[in-house]
Amino acid sequence: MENIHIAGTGIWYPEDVITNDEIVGSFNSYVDNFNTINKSKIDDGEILPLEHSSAAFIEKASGIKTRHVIDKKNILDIETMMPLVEHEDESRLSIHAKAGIEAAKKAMDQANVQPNDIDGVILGTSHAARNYPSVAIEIQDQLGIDGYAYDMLVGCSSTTFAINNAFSDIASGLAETILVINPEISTPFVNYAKRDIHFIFGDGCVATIVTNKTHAKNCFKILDRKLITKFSNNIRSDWSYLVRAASDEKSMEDLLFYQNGNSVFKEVCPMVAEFISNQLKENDMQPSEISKFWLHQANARMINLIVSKIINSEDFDETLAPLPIQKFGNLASAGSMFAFNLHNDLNKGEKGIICSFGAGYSVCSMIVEKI
Ligand code: CO8
Repeated sequence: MENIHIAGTGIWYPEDVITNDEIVGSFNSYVDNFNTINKSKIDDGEILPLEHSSAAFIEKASGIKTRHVIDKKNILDIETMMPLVEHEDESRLSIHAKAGIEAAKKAMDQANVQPNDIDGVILGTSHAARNYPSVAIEIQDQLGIDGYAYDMLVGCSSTTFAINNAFSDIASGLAETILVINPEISTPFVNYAKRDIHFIFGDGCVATIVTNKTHAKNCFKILDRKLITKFSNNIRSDWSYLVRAASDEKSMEDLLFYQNGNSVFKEVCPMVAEFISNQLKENDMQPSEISKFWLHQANARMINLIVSKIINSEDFDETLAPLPIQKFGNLASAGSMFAFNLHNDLNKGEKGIICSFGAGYSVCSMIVEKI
């Protein structure tokens, strides 16, 4: 088996920050407004009043303290309750390409590679910015990279599934170095009027250089990859090109991201813990040999529960399982590699696990070793 490495990563995130108190203040104003406007219907029992959100609930249930977003003002404004963006248009770079290029340049610097060292660009994300042309090809063009580029969608596992594709292309001899890019501009798709969802997501992008060369300072060899998908409707969005032709009525809100968060929590935690434990057994490794768990940043309690099941102890902290979710919120597929980018100060020979999990369900776990 060829030696294939993660040789560099780079992240981008917007400057605007929303605290829990700010997101709750906006949501509660919306609720008060709604309940006042609909007072007679509520009094007549036709509809239920909306309930307030709470910063204490958000931090306890998810671990999230702040999130970085592309447009704080309009997200918090109860007249808009979403970021405002421009239509995708051939006259300018797409929002995903801008984020991707920023992150890619940092990853290329860290990996010490030039555009002409790169053979392909794979872009994985939870939401396509447009149907075509691929954003990956737009970025390839902007960065002056030859070879091939394409986009792929696997919900919150898009980053690790894309790194897996890069690995396979390199192992098969198709390429030597691949740039993987994962923009997650999630806030345009968040229903900020829904109490169980309004606090979860932030915007960000991560890029990763996967290569069979080792001229970077901070290289991690990919020792093993394991992937699984299992169909579930618990995280779903029906937004698609079919919407225009659909003969039945659905509101825009009905087509946005929605989830049964509690079921996701209950089903995915044991699934991921067992998956990683089996991967370690298959590789004749003990959980104690893992110095870092860079897990998908959906929920701090989920991360802690999964790691405690794997290592059979609750006696660990963020040095073992980093929690950038506290600052960035859920970054969809970019979360696990954000954690890797920010906390990868391992010594030579130390091992870690990068694992994504999310919509699909989809899980991809990789064991890596600092070389
Ligand atoms: N404030 C106060 N109380 C609240 C709030 C709130 N904001 N929200 C809910 N509550 C109440 C509920 O009403 C409930 O009350 P009761 O007990 O009286 O019924 C109580 O709090 C507990 O509610 P839950 O059981 O729902 O709360 P949980 O403890 O389960 O926490 C979470 C909710 C945080 C959502 C948690 O379930 C979670 O994190 N689940 C995992 C979610 C997950 O991993 N999702 C993956 C999504 S990402 C992905 O796959 C990629 C694609 C998505 C990109 C999308 C971009 C838009």
